[in-house]
Amino acid sequence: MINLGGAIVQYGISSYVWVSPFKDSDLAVLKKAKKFGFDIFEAAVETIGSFNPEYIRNKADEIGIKVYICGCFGATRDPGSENEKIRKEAIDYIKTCIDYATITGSPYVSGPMYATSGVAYLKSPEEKEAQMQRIVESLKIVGDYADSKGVKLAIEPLNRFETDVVNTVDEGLYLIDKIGGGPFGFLLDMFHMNIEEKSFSTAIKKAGSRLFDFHVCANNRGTPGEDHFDWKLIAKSLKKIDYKGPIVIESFTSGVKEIAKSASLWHPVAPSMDYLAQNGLSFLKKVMES
Ligand code: LER
Ligand code: MN
Repeated sequence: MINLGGAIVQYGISSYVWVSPFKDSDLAVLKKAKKFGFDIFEAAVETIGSFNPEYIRNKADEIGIKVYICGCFGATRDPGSENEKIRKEAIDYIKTCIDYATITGSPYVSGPMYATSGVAYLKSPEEKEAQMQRIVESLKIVGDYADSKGVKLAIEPLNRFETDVVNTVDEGLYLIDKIGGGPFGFLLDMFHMNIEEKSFSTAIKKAGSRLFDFHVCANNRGTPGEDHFDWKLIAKSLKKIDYKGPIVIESFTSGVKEIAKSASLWHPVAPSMDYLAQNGLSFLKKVMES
């Protein structure tokens, strides 16, 4: 944990870096995250029931690490689907993630909760509008639920190959405005921003106080720092908005299941995932503190 110009920044690592899906039997990765110096373990909820949030919270408390919750949006978790059963499944799933967050003490549930990840195709303006209405209706329901539990919802814009719904902060703001604000804000991910945003600093500034979670990696999803990003500018942009949320390293093993197509990681992007985690964290600490 470091002091970033008055704001406390905590470092996190996503469960996707090592395992898929994250399970009760994966305590070794919680311990490893702590040993490597992370403050937060961001657990992706790929399969409901693969881990018990009470059990994980207790073990994490013993280990001395926090557990935050990230949603994972496979084929049957689509709040804008024309199919009512699928919409209900998405709503129930997000509510379960909110319950998990209250149990583990996560301030948010983050992720691309507006649509199934990995689905992008051409739609007519009428289709888009109808889909948006269904998304807004579903997200209002989960927004009310999240509000009643004191949990924030961090919407993650994804790049154009992973969704045709929210690619940019501007589109996210449009959606949040349609929902009526509430507990909604952003998870911004450098991988997606690098493809979709004209400027990292402008995107971060536009998210402003609604930025709750920040995913980092190299431009190829590899080790932060082994890339062509202007990290000093990114650090400066986060300082400028007085960002207080976590900086979470996210990459994926090639064994990622629920969102394999979305992640599209078909070859290793670092010598090992431990290398990516350790070298990434030491780089981040240097650049954020400089
Ligand atoms: C999830 O956080 C993410 O960034 C996506 O690219 C994976 O579908
Ligand atoms: Mn991400």
